[in-house]
Amino acid sequence: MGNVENPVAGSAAEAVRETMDGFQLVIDALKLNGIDTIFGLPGIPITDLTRRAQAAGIRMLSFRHEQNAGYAASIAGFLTQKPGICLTVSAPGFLNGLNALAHATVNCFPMILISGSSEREIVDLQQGDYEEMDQLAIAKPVAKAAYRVLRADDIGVGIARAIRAAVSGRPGGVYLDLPAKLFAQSMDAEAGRRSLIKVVDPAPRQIPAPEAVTRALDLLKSAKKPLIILGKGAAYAQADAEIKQLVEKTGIPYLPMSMAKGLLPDTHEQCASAARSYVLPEADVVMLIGARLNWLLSHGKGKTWGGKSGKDWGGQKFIQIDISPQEADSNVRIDAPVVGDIGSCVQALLAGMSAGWSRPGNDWLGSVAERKSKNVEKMTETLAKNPSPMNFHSALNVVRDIVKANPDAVFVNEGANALDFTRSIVDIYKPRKRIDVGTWGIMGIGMGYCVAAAAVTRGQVIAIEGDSAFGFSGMEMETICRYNLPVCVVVMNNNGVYKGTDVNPTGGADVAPTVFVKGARYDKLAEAFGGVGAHATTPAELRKAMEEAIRSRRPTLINAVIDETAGTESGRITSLNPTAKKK
Ligand code: ADP
Ligand code: TPW
Ligand code: MG
Repeated sequence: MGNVENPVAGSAAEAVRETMDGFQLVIDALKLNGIDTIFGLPGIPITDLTRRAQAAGIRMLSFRHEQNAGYAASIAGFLTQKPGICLTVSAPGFLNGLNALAHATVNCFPMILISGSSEREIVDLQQGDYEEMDQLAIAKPVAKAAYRVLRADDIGVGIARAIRAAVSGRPGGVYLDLPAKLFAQSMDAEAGRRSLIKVVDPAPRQIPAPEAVTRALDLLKSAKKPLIILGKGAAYAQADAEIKQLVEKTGIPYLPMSMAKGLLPDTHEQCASAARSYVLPEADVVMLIGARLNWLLSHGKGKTWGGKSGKDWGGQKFIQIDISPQEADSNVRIDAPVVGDIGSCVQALLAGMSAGWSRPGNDWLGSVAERKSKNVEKMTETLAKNPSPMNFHSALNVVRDIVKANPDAVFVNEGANALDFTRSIVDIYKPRKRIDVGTWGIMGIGMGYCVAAAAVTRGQVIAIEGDSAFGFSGMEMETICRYNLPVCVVVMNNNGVYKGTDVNPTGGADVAPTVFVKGARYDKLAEAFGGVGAHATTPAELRKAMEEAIRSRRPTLINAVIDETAGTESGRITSLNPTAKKK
């Protein structure tokens, strides 16, 4: 704590004056607000901040690239409802972290990117300072809020505002700019302590209006073929028991969006995932809980929803539960918006449902069940096959068993085919146990998410990675080994992006743009850092390696060799791909 300075001349009564510098104020402000972990990368001007944070008992996790630290912070925010903190150096470090800040905002995850910056007076006159950049201006368009602190006695306010902005209302990414000079400023320690703010009720409950709840219930009652869609906002809200109760009390079939899988176990009898393409066009009233009608839900219209063509409305009426009052009507008309936090909204709906609530008719439930069992049967057949070489299905059949046996493990997933097949094949059993590419379908979240999930839960993490996807953050395998985290990474190695079979049409020496080194041994990367590497060419080898990784809790990278012809272009979103359409 603070350093001791010489007595101020003339004030004999005050023998020694204890002071506090900017570094200390930042650390104390974070600790005061329950921040126990920082994801970052040291360098001028924040090296001492990383050292002193560690000395002060904050877990300081250092990464090899700021983007991965940023993704880690963003998902720590999702998992804990506390803002994940990413700490970077100025200009280039800041820009590396910026991608994750934008990602946090787009995905509604609470995160604070704290970056050191250069001298204001030089930056603003563009006189060419070390790593000169007007970072605040650049962060603003992608952040939910952005602040700069210039005076040590404002650090408390700056951090309090950043925390509130990140977690209140619709969560998002917040940028906090801390110029180098701030850290060196010192102030009287007592005044410094008094300047800090412990944020009271950072994410206040937002109770829905009673008439909005009644409107929603009336619409739901009128439905013949109702459907509930759970999104990652519902997973974030940590209202797991209430959501389960609502789903079960209504008896309505539900679809979990990718990161809402496990909110109720995917094996739940009301889960309609295996009948998705049937329930979306057939449903008449759809209740969205923490899910946006963005591209992932075909904007609520078009053929997916039973519309005649691309932009046609399918005729569904929508109830939308969301904390953002601006979300409704973003794509199609929302007949019953319910604005509030999901916990409060679901409680209000439950309270408003009379004891004699009637479940949907057997026509609807029966036909959903029928589709479901047909599709499940088909999938079971496919999964039982054991082709050589191993394909996505035979490998994922193993992963499915391993996850079933380890339902508490956090499951990380990215890639194209490696994502789409995994999402539909691997069941998730508990809330917030599946984290993936999110709203942007971004590649690169993998190893950052693994580090954060292991740090937050202190438990096992399993990652299924496309070989391309893995490459975006692969160097963090060193980070995983350095901190000895119980992470088992499986690289689904099909020699490239989507497939490994493209050829260069010119016959030239360069391989096609989607193709990587054939037969690469990703497992060696783990070995380079003292972790465990395994090479799996059959489902049996994959099973053995995964079981051993989980038993030993050692950092493990399994190179799962997948038939390079097995994937499809862009996985399941081929339709968004202009060249694929031409073909
Ligand atoms: P998905 O991709 O799973 O469909 P989205 O990210 O599109 O989910 O939607 C999440 C929605 O959840 C956002 O519109 C966000 O405003 C909302 N949300 C996040 N947290 C809460 C909360 N605590 N209460 C209510 N709504 C929330
Ligand atoms: C930041 C575009 C979408 S999916 C993908 C890329 C490059 C990789 C697919 O190959 P992978 O999976 O991972 O080997 P598989 O099983 O199909 O072979 N840059 C960013 N984000 C995205 N989404 C892309 C590029 C993309
Ligand atoms: Mg691949």
